[in-house]
Amino acid sequence: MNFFKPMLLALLVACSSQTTQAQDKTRAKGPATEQFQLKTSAVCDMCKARLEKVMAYEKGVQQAILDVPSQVLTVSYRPDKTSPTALRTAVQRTGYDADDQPAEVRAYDRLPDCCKKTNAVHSDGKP
Ligand SMILES: [Cu+2]
Repeated sequence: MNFFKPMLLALLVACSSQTTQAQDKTRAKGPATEQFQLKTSAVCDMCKARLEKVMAYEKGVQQAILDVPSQVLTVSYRPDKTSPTALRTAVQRTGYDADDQPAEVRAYDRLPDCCKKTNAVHSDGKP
């Protein structure tokens, strides 16, 4: 009798781990994810790396991609965990404008010179 107990346990463990995996998949693909775009004042690849990293650590964010030429940040997020307002604030706290809202001054001051929106090098070719 005792011989079967470990086998039964192993079977149970195998079954439950499969169920968990299935749940994870539906959660990742679920309709709960929303996407929104915001215009930032990012100017280069360093800005891109910085913003994408910050957004990745932001609660409720599943994916964040910044397109440097258009300065548009596309964020996939869970609306039950965060909101466009909170995400905009996170961008401002990193030192970048978020749509029509200006960057937080202290964070902006900490940015390297090449990442500042007043940088002449980067304002070249902009409208
Ligand atoms: Cu930069």
